[in-house]
Amino acid sequence: MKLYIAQATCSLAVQAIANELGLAPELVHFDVFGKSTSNGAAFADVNALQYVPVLELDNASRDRLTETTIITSYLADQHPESGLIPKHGTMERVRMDQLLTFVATEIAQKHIPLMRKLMTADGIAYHTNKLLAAYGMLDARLADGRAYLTGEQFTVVDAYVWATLWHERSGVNLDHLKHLHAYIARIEARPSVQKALKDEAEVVSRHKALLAA
Ligand SMILES: N[C@@H](CCC(=O)N[C@@H](CS)C(=O)NCC(=O)O)C(=O)O
Repeated sequence: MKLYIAQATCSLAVQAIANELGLAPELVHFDVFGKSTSNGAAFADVNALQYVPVLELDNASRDRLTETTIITSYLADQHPESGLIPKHGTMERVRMDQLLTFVATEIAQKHIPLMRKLMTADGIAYHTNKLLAAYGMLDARLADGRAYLTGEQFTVVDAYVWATLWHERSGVNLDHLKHLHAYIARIEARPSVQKALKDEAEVVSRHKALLAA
C-alpha cells in the first residue's frame, strides 16, 4: 500500500493506526504549499482535491481511499482482533462513528482556517469557541479516569484526536484541560505514535533533500 502524507497533519492518524496493526505502507510526502511529492507523482492525479491522507490499496484496481475517518476505520476493520474499532452494526460502532465525525467536523476542520490565518476577528472568535467547546467535551469525557476516549482501549478516534491537536498553531489555549493533556501524553508514549513521527520526519527530510538537489 502507498500512503500519501503531509507534515504534522491528520495523515499522522493513519500512520499511527497502520503502525498499531504492524502494516508498513510506503510513505509518500506531499508538500501542501509547494505541491510536489517525494516520489515525483503529480498529486492532483492522486487526489484532485489535493489533500492528504490518501491510501492507495494494493488490490487489483489500486483503489485510492481518502478521508481520515474512512481510511483509519477501513484499516482497523480489516483487523477486528486489534480492538482499534468496534464491529459494524453495534451501538459501540455507532458511538465510535459519531466521535470520528465529531473530530473531523468540530475539531480538525475548525482548526484549519485558524491555522492558515484566513479568518476575520468574528471568525476567529467563532472557531475558537467551537474548539474550546469540543475539546471541553473530550476533557469532560476523560474526567472519570479512563485512559482513552472510549475506555481502556486505544482506538482510531484517539489517533485522530492526537493527530489534529493543532491548538498551538491555531492560537487556542487549552492549558486548563488537564485530563486532555494527560490523555495526549499517554498517546504520545505509544510506540506506534513515536514511529509515526520518526517515519514522517524521515520522508520529509528525504523530500527536502531531493528538492534542494
Ligand atoms: N476531508 C479530509 C480533509 C483532509 C485535510 O484537511 N487534509 C489537510 C491536512 S490535515 C490537507 O492535506 N490540506 C491541504 C489542502 O487542503 O490544501 C479528511 O477529513 O481527511
